[in-house]
Amino acid sequence: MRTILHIDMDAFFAAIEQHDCPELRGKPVVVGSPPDRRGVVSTCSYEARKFGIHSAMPSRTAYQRCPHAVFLPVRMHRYKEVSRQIMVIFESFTPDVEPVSIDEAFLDVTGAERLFGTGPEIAVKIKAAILQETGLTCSVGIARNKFLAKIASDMQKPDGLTVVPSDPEAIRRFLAPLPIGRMWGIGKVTRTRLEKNGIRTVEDLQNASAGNLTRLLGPAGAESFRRLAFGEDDRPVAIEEREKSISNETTFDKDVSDPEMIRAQLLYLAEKVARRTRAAGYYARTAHLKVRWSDFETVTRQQQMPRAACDDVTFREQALELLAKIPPHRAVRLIGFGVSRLQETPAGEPAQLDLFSDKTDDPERAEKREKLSRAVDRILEKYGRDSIRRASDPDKPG
Ligand code: TTP
Ligand code: MG
Repeated sequence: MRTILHIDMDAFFAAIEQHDCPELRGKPVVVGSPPDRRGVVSTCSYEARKFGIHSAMPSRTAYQRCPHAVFLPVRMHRYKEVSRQIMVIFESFTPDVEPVSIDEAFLDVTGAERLFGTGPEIAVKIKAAILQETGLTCSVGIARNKFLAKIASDMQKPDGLTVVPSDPEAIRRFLAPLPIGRMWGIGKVTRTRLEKNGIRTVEDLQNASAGNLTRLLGPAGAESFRRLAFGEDDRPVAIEEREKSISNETTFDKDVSDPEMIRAQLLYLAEKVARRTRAAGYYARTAHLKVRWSDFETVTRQQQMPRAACDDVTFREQALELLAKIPPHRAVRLIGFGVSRLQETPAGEPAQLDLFSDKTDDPERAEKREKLSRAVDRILEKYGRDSIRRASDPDKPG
């Protein structure tokens, strides 16, 4: 049996604003578009929720409901910074972290219980670590699967901790009173159709006849919603897969016009990427160059390599060939080099056994860590580009 945690930060953007500006604590705070313009509320503090304000509501409406609320603009890179902090905390408990949004993740802590205690004990530790490091609260659901953990984390917000019992009858009773809209995969259309047929709560779904459900949801839908209604869900906590690539980039402290300096930095990056490619046991087929000019315009070029490679010389050649395709006519702010279409063997040949390779103690965990970083990057990317370099960028020149 697995132990899954679903963790969701409370009033995330608004809580960060209240943390960063203590005068706002205890007050209705609305983050989003200003009230005098078109646009919506991103989120609001729990004090503002008492006035009926919620995410996605027009800011004008929010203002009508609570004119004395403090309206603040979105400071996305601050929120991303905190998001990274919490993901790092999760990762210190288990490599099995599935980030779902900027303030939310699933954790499979089954294997971590030996080290850190039971699911609820781990939840308490994570809540304490988040509070200490970020000053924020979160709500946690603990259950035997993702579906139940997600439902549970929402039950006692804010600062909640909800444990779902593990015997089937208790699970059935736990789910029974919920409106069907709370179930995964039930959108507005399906909900309306079910409600018209008298199915309003999960209990109604539990008691519906198989024939009735099949008529309403189709055979596959009937089966999967019936299982969910009884709390059955065996989806794994997974880090989303994506085509692998390896790259490094440098943002210059000051925009650079000197071609020699640009060239030197690019060659350094190409070697670094080659080293990483070898260390990861790959050969790459495609090379990529990225250049961002002083005015933030960004251009990329890519080309296929003559054959799959992972050596410094080939990568340097590729980088210079690509650079020649982008005449640097303006000062350069950022330069990056990367490779993709990775494969484990050089073109067509079987992999050679590398008897001298310096294998780390736990390659699987290392791989999961790398994947997690990429998964977090992707999720944060969805919240809009920002030009701020990561604080930990190791490639900062000088
Ligand atoms: P949520 O976790 O849905 O909301 P929340 O953290 O503000 O509040 P709760 O305590 O109920 O979890 O979303 C996380 C953040 O995502 C939220 O702080 C702001 C942003 N967001 C939007 O920008 N627009 C939206 O419509 C929603 C739902 C969230
Ligand atoms: Mg939240």
